[in-house]
Amino acid sequence: MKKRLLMVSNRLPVKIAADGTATRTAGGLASALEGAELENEQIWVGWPGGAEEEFDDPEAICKQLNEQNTWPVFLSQAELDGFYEGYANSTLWPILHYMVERAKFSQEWWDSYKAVNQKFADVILSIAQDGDMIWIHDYHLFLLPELLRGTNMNLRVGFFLHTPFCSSEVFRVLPHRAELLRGVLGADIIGFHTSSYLRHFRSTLLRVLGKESEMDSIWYGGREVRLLAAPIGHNHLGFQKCMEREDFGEIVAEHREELNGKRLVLSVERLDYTKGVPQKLTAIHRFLKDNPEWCDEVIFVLISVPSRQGVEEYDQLTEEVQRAVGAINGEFGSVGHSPVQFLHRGFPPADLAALYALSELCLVTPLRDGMNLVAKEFLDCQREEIAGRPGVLILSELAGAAEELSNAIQVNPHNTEEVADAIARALEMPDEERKFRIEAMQRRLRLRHSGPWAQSFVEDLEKVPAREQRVAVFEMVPLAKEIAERWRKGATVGLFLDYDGTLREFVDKPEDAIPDSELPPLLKSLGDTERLNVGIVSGRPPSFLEKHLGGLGLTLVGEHGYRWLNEGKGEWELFNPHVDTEWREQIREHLEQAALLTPGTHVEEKQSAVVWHYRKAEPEFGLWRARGLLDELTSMAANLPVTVHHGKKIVEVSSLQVSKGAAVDHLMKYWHTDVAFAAGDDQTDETMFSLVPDGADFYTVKVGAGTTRAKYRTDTSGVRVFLESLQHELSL
Ligand code: GDG
Repeated sequence: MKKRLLMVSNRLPVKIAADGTATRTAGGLASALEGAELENEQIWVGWPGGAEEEFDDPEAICKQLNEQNTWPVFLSQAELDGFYEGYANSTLWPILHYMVERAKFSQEWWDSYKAVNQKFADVILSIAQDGDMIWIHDYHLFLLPELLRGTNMNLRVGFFLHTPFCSSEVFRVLPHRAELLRGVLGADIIGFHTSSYLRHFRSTLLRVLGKESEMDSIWYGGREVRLLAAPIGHNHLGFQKCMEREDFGEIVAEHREELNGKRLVLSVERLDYTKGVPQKLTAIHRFLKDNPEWCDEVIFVLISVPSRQGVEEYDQLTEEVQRAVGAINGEFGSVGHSPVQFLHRGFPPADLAALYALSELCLVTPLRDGMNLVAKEFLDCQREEIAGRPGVLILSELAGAAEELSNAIQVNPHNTEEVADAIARALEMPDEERKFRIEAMQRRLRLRHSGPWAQSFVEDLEKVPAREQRVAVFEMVPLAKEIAERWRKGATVGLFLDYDGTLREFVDKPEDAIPDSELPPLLKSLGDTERLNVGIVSGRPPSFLEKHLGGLGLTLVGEHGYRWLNEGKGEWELFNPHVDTEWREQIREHLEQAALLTPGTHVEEKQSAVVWHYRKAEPEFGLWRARGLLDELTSMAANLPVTVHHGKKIVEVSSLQVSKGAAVDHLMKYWHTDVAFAAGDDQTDETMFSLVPDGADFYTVKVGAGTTRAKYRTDTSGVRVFLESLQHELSL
């Protein structure tokens, strides 16, 4: 059976009549799904509009909606003020659109945002069933994916952001940026309109959370989160239906008559400050001033759907636009003709289609826009037989749509002169060029309309492996049971555990990475078990290991397998007393030089290795320098008995005669091990994973992302789950 699909957006596609009757409407997302030809049962979850207090009988509305597979999340007036008007629209919206100076911050709004996200989670979890797919939409619900992860249910969670994702430099302005990122990383798939937004998101993860990612995925919390750039399409089928209506010809004729033979330049947008309407009017003013011969020929129609009326900032914007329109008409109008018509209301879809079809030019000039569907709708509705000639799109390069619609005339909406010139150029553009430009774009957007967009997102979500397969942590329990079973039957067991990034999460300062209070007793209890030997195999120096993990009955291996402390004997010994370290001086000097040139980096000297640390450097600069160093060191090391490796935020040059693998090989034999288990997170641990022990079974576990020779993969919490389960099993 097909999995159920729960669509979750702040606003439900419903209308509630004055008498409380609730009806489903085909909003943007709902119609996208209609075109997606999905067989999945669909359920909607979201806010039905209005404040909860306004409804006489919310329960009755809820019941009615439930019958239509719709689950309302009612919001009180206080929640609408704090969550919706406050945090979502006055903090996140301006930040995501790069309008930092408009953003307002309030702890109360943030608290309300958290509470409403939890409210959404509660409603979803009250109806969710094992195997459901949950598709969450937009910036109102950044925290929801993580909140859904708390359950044991096997849910597949997708998140799509409809706004831009701004640069990390802007996003980090948000006081709660880390919580927002962690929230959204609870999803299995995170989608953006463009590859630029995806790039910004990845660099924000790196700079705010210190998390590295691949172009299409990130390893987080023991799971792989897929990242994708999937530009939304417009509702092609909806517009096609309008244009096939019997009365469509009449609608077109009516509007044609209104135009009175003038050439139509159309704009359609919600009246929002991101849409750049005042800037557009300044450019129109400039165009009319520079090209007086056009004043009586063209008519600029601005359809501005009212948005967030009653909010001061938006009311001011409306007044500003009305004043500018009045000023232009006063200056350039004539008896019987006003060059700019400002229509501050919504139009039925068929009228919109007719106006798109009749336009010679569409002026889409937002200051920032996630995608902008108007640009695509205009191109799709264009018919030469209606307008008489192919139309031209002028498109802001700061709209997401610009990445796809490269045949539009692209402009910087802040550059008045450029926009004014583009209007003149478009009006004068020969038909042949117009045709070439529009046809190329039409082909693409009619194929990639909202239906296929939704369909492919849902297909991706369907492919997310079931939880038990994807959460490697869950594999750790059966593994512990298997090893315990062997132990019970008399096998001698050896555990080889790396420390940083394996037993302990990475932290900014290595000296802060001390064991949490639960780890030492857990290791001690394992170390005290007969026929079970525990080795901590780390790159750390003896002093650190002894200070934090000494006295627990463990075998400590320091400096990547150079020395070891057999607690029984009480003294650190060398695995190989004849290691050649004459090369150190030359390498150290080279690395010291790199440290001088790269702020936030330093050199650490060990007995058998020299290490350059760049954990505190600017992440991208540090990485770039590390790659350069690797090249240099590899050629320097060609004739030296060393190996160069790029680890987590380090470049390390170490003696060829020393490795974790060699140390583990030694200890396995020393302990007469029958069953061995090794876990580690970086390149040096791979020398353990590639061992093929003689006569012992070997379980190898890679912690985190990256290519590996290990058989299993998990994260630090998975390692802990393994150790706890093993301890539990052994004590039975
Ligand atoms: C957000 C992102 C992203 C407008 N006037 C009328 C009317 N509309 C319809 C248009 C279009 C829609 O409204 C506006 O969509 P946009 O994409 O332009 O912008 P936002 O509302 O800001 O949407 C945006 C979008 O989400 C999708 O991901 O593209 O970047 O900000 O469909 O046709 N429809 C009717 N009458 C009108 O007068 N019927």
